[in-house]
Amino acid sequence: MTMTDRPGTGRHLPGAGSAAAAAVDAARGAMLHEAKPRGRTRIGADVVCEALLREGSDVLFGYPGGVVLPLYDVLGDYPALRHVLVRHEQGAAHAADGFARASGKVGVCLGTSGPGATNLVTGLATAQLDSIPVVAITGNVVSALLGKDAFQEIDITGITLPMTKHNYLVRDADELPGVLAEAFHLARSGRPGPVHVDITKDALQQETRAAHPSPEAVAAGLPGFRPTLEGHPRQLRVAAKAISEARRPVILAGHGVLLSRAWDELRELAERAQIPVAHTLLGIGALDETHPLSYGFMGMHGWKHVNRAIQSADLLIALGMRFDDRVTGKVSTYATGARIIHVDIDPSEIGKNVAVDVPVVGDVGRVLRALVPLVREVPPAERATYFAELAEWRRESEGSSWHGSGAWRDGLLSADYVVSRIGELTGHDATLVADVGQNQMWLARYAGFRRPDSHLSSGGLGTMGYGMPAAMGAALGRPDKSTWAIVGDGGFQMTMCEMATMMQENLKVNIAIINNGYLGMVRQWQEFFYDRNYEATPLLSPNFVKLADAFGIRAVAVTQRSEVVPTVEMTRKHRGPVLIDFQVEQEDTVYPMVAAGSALHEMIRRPNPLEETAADA
Ligand SMILES: Cc1ncc(C[n+]2csc(CCOP(=O)(O)OP(=O)(O)O)c2C)c(N)n1
Repeated sequence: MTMTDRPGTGRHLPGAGSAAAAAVDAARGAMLHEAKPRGRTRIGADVVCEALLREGSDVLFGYPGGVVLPLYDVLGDYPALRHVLVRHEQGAAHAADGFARASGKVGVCLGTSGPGATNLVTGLATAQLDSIPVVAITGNVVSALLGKDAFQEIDITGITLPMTKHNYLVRDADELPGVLAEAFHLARSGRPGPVHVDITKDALQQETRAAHPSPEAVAAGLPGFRPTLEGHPRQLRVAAKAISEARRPVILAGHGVLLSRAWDELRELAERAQIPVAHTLLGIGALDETHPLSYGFMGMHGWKHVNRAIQSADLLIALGMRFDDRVTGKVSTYATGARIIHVDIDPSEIGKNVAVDVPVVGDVGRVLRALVPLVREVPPAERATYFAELAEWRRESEGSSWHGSGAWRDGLLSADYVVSRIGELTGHDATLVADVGQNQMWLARYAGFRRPDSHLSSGGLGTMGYGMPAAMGAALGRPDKSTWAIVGDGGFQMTMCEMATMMQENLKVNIAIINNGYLGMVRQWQEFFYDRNYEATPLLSPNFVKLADAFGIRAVAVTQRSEVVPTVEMTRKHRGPVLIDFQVEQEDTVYPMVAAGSALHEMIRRPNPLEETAADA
């Protein structure tokens, strides 16, 4: 069966669940399970497909073009490989990233030369800053034309060099098995990250008999890449002593805990030594937020009580986090009374931003497995005074609810209300994918996360437009969980074209637009720091319901608080994707906030009208 034979493709998108959609599914099923009936020799393009399957990355997010056609031409011979045709290559890179974060596997994206490759770049930079294992494959012009400014030729390896863990330009198909095996190995080993493999068209077309190397041969072939995995025994003893002696310790759980799949070890350390756990944005989910020792989200938009605990700690145990500026505020005022134990697999992170007393280089999971038995078991009673104080701070900062801000209790439709209801109604078990801005911070603060890999967010690069495509990847990476993209009206419009992908690929991604009519987070900065000069932040948007309808996506606008619960319930039950346009309070602000460059304890808090009245009187 050829592409042109396929019913329902190349025209209008059918509604999910419709007869036409079923026909598309049937056609795709046929594509997946029928190998092309033609005998031919093995070429470089085959090696790419074989490598993906060997590495367990059976989903490929891509977009075709002239130089990668040899690869597309053989794809049908590999029915176990699923190709997802995105609508923009940026979407392919973010989808591969979302797939990786949700599944724990390596995500793969593919683009053609020139603009196809440059469109991948933002997604690779996003993966690089958040240490996500992605392999990006691009085609390039035939090797004889390299350097001649041929049509759609660009020095893409020059471009991706600073935003990938490693990259390659391959001109000989015989090198492909070794390069691809290395690429996957590098992407997932040590500190994970994106690896880019650029392949000339002639290499994709070239016949080859080169064999795939064994994992041992790959590792042996990279003598310069030997990440330290086990913590140094002496450092572990020093760390254990410091933990055993601490009176006000706080664990800082970062993304490394999730990347190392060390959530059980984290919980064991916390429980054994009775230590509260604060998490970074990307550390969300490392410990169930309902666990008695989970203390909450730290940093610029973290909880006041968490930042307060950090500032008054006598020991910080930093696990797989990198003390970036959003977490520390003004470094000279950061946790001045605390000693710092820093565990990280990347030695270059240790001592980079803050002075560290006990450095431990290693994989968080392995380090903790060796460290926990050395740590003194602390009876909860020993921490009674400390915990009472923490509990009091928490009560004061959170209000009466575990996850609620209290800002919505006056009956308005506010974003924190929306995300907290989505969290609850999905049983805190869905994969919730943020975009960037206020929506991202509201999601981090109020949804309530209970399982690892259920919260996806572009932390380091803060890439608007991440949410929609990353959610597609997450839906394929964890098909057993429901998936929501929680996006602002601005970020949604950057990658909303992927609604077409969702329909063509029959992906059930629910889209919650937190529509405040502004580029909200930038408006917030203008409100605080630029005298409310709202230049270029009011946002005129299309009618999102009509727009979704054009894609065949069921859509509803929600303007009242009372409509939130029934609409989320309907969305959960509907077979296909649903878009909800939550028309929330326009000038709501994410409180509290640490202004950039301020001390962590100097948080801007929500003005209290009662206090203002008292002061006026
Ligand atoms: C690609 C990109 N461009 C610009 C920015 C700067 N930026 C950060 S947040 C933000 C506003 C986001 O607005 P919206 O998507 O409506 O979300 P909201 O903050 O209102 O929730 C902007 C422009 C960015 N992070 N990424």
